[in-house]
This record gives sequence, C-alpha cells and structure tokens, in this order.
Amino acid sequence: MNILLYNPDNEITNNFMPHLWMFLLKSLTPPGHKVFLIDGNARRMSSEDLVQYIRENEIGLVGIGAMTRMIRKAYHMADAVRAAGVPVVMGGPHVTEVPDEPLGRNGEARHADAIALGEADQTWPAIVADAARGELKEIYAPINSDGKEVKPPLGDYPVIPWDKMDLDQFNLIKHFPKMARRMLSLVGMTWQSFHMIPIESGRGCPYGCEFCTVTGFFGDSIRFRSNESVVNELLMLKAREKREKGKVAVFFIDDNFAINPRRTKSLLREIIARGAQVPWVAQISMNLLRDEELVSLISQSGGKWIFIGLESIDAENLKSVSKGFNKPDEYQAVLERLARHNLYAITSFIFGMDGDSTGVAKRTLDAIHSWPPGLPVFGLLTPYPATPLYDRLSAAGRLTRPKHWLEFKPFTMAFKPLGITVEEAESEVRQAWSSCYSPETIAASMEWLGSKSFPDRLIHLLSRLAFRGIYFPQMKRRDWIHVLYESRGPILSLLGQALMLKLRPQHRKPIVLKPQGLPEPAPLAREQAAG
Ligand code: B12
Ligand code: SF4
Repeated sequence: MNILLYNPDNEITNNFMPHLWMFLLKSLTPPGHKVFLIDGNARRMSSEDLVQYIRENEIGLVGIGAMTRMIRKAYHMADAVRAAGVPVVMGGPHVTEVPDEPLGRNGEARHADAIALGEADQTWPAIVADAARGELKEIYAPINSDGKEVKPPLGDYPVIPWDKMDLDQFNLIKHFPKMARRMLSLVGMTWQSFHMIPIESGRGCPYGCEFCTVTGFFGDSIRFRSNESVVNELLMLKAREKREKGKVAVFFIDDNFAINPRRTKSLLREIIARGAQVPWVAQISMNLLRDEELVSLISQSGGKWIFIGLESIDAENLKSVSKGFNKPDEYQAVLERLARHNLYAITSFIFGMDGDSTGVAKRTLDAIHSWPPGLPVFGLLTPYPATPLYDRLSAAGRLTRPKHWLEFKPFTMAFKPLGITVEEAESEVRQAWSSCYSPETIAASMEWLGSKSFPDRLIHLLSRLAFRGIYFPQMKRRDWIHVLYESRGPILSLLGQALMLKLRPQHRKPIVLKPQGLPEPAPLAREQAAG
C-alpha cells in the first residue's frame, strides 16, 4: 500500500523545520509499504493539489498530523481526501485532546475515518496493517491488555534513515536571500543545502505549567533514548552533510533538553568525544541554566541557540500559571552566562496573564533591552484544549472563543484577561514585536555582537530577519526587499566584513573587530530607550 503522511501549513507563516512525527512513523512502518511525506510548510498545497497527488501516486491511506493551530486546515484537507475515497487517519496533540471532534461525535461533520490517540509509535504498525486489510478501527489508543496507557520507553528508538530520506522540500538554502548566499560564499561557505533537522533525545516534562499540553500528553515521567542512538543519528547527519557539501543544524525538540542535567551532560560529553558536533538549538528551562558546567558543555558540543520560555518578568504572573520556578531576578545572569559561552537565547514571552496590565510590553522591553541580544518572541496566553488553563477559564465563563482553533486568527485573544482588555493585550504584543524587530534594534544588536565571529553575526542577522516574519507579513518577495532595505546598515557592514575575510585569506580564524569577551550591553539599551 502507498501511504501519504501529511502535515498541513498554518496558513500564515512557513516553518523552518520538518515535523519529526512523519519521519518517525515512516521509520516505524512495517515493510511492504511505500511512504510519501508532504509537509505543507515546505510544499503548500490546496485540497485539489493534494487529491491530485493522491491519485497520481495511488495512495491508499493518508495520515494527517496537526497541532491545534493547523487543525482547521487539517480538517479541510482530510474532508477532500475522504471525498476522493481514500481513508484518513489523524493523530497528534489536537485530536488526542478533543477526539470527538475529528470523529464527528460532537454533532458536527466527521473528518477522519480513524484517529490515533497519544504517542503512536506502538499503534502505527497496527493502523497500517488494518488499513491494508480495509479494516480500520475508529480509535487506536496506546493501552495494554489491562486498559492502562503505555508510553513508548524510547530505549528501542528506531533508526531514522536521515542519510536516505528525500529532504529536498526542506532545503532552507533555497529560501536564503541571494545576497546572504553570496556573503556566505565569499567566506568559503558554499553550501549546496541547509537543513534544520528535528531530533528528540527524550520525552515528557513533569513541570505541568498551566497553559502547556506537554505534561498531559507525554506524561510527567521522562524517558530518554540512549546516548549512543542520539550520537549515531548526529553522525549520520554529519556524513550526509559532507556527502552533499551542505550544512546541517539540529533542533533537539525535547521539551526540556536538560530536565535531567546529569544525563544531558553525559550525552553532551559523548557528542564531544565522538566528534558528533553540529550546530544545535534546544529548549531548556531557565532554572536549569544556572549550571556553569552544563552551559560550557552545551557550547563545546555545538549548541548555538537555547529556546527559553521566560513567559513573564512578573513573578506573581508566573505563579498564577504554575511556572513559579522561573525567577525573573535571575534572567539577566542566565542570559549573560549564555552569552559568555557564545550562546544566545530565543526568549519567549506571553502577554494576557491575569497579572498583566497596560504597559506590560514597555516593562518587558526595558528588561529585554538590558540583556544580551537574543531573539524574543511574544504571544498571547492561549487556552489549548485539555490544559488546566482551558478548564479554569471555561469554568469561570471567561472563554470568548471556546473553539478558537476552528476560526484560527494569529495573535488574537480567545478569553477575557483580568487586568487589561483584549484589544490592549493584542496591542501590547504588537508593540513588543515592533520594538524588538525594528531596524534600530537590529542595528544595535549587531553592534553589540561586533566582537563575535563573522558566521555568528551573519546567522544572528539572518535569524533576526526571519523571526521578524513570525509576526509581520513576510511571505512575499516585496516584503523581504522592504525588510532588507530597512536593515541595509548592518547588512552592508557584514558585507564589508565578508570582503575583508575574502581579501585576507590568512584569516582563517574568526575576524575580531573588538576585543573578545562580553561587551557592555549599554548601546542596545540606549537605542531602545530612544525607540
Ligand atoms: C518542535 C516543536 C515546534 C516547532 C515546529 C514544529 C516542527 N517543525 O517540529 C516550532 C518551534 C516552530 C513550534 C512552534 C509552535 N508550537 Co510547537 N512544539 C514542538 C515540540 C517541542 C516538539 C514536536 C515534536 O516533534 N514532538 C515529538 C513527536 C514525536 O511527537 P508528536 O509530534 O506529538 O508525534 C507523536 C504523536 O502525537 C503521534 N502523531 C503525531 N502526528 C500524527 C499523525 C498520525 C497520522 C498518527 C497516526 C500519529 C501522529 O505520533 C507521534 C509519535 O508518537 C512540541 C512539544 C512536544 N514535545 O511534542 C511543541 C508543541 C507541538 N507546540 C505547540 C505550540 C502551541 C506551538 C506554537 C503554536 C507556539 C506559539 N504560540 O507560537 C507554534 C506554532 C508553530 C506553527 N508552525 O504555526 C504545542 C501544541 C499544542 C496543541 N494542542 O496544538 C506543543 C505540544 C507544545 C506545548 N507547549 O503544548 N513547535
Ligand atoms: S516546562 Fe515547558 S514543557 Fe514543561 S510543562 Fe512547562 S511549558 Fe510545558
């Protein structure tokens, strides 16, 4: 049987990375079947395109996975596939959280023939076998004979054959502006491909933050893969990178990559010992980044960016969403520690919490601008189904759009906040994005990073321009031209640096424009105060 695994786009932005579930399920598919993968983020399709693809490739089963944010598109595509006579199985966090919805048991239209609840590593082979026999059941749940939920232990994690996977649709170099490609080639970085690959080293998080689905979905017990299997995967990617004359970076998608610091350190030591370093990004909560040895190992093993859910600079707010383990007083020290090791943070903030009042953006920005530059992202508190937050707001009658996912609108509140109006909260988010991604802030960040190596500075600039697109429309060519024009100052300065490197080939080491070390953050703070 030919199987298509499809992940819809979110209808607004493009993702920088393929979704792991597709590669994982492909690797877990029993022999005798051919699996095709389409990630709508890389290859946008209308429902007509999808149906045509299914006909051309004689697909007999379509598996669709989606987060809540993409579920509207997922249902739309599933409806078209089913209308074309091909069965659809849906899985992932959203359908697990509201299983009646895809099955049409809530009185509305049905979208899926079958659903896979929870982690599907162990149920997927049975789904494929049943579909091949034309005997799909409605619900596949990972339970044992006593009806108890079973979590895959990850000790026998499959080998994902990254070296053979067709990754063409995920080649990011195609999206690099020409100018960036020229700058890279000037300094000898003539990559034919650039892939960001998701790898998981473990699952589960015990922290139970009120707005998060992870503790409910993956559980509060943490499971890890062996160091060996993770390192082998990295080495396989490195071999591919060499063969393709390309570049690979890795996103360790664990919810909290350092949840067990001893184990994380042992993994990082093994990465270093076996020469498996690639540039990597991971999510780590700030309380675990107090550990200097851990931070040093992160840096030595290839770590570049750490995604940290700082969420709020107000300790009471953090307590109100069960995230009191974040200590705002320590944010600066943690970020400076990272910067001393050439690591930068993607700092995530949520507005609309019960303790927020007008001016929350300004207060947060004042703090951010006193820290080493990173990539701040801002969102509104969103009640995802089956989270404690959803239940609390629902019980209090505060949900204004209880099924917000069926009429998804980015950066739009779905409930009434307490100390601020819906419009004010949305406008605070806009203010925060506008300030952090203004041409002045981009220029100030690049100045702050003046002592860093050329590749570090280039990656920072490109990341900043790309992250801007999470909030501001940046999908069209003319939007990009506008953004590049606005940031011409730092771009020209980097171009100058690239030319210097080209003209002086003896400079194999990073060019240093200022003494190494942590420069004063003052210029950045000044720029922002002015903006
Ligand atoms: C990596 C990641 C991202 C990446 C992008 C996704 C990518 N390309 O991988 C980035 C950083 C961009 C991201 C962004 C966001 N993310 Co995110 N992300 C994750 C993360 C950390 C890992 C996803 C993953 O690969 N997990 C490992 C795989 C193996 O698990 P899985 O996807 O659940 O798949 C398993 C099962 O669900 C099932 N399954 C899944 N699909 C299918 C399909 C079929 C047919 C079958 C049979 C089974 C099946 O089988 C798999 C194996 O067991 C998860 C948390 C988590 N631990 O999962 C959050 C998570 C998915 N993200 C979440 C959210 C909210 C977001 C954002 C909306 C945040 C925001 N406010 O902007 C954005 C939206 C992105 C967008 N494109 O619009 C939520 C989703 C909650 C929900 N109900 O939808 C999660 C669960 C985290 C959370 N805090 O609750 N995210
Ligand atoms: S620490 Fe992160 S993954 Fe864990 S519950 Fe909180 S938000 Fe979710």
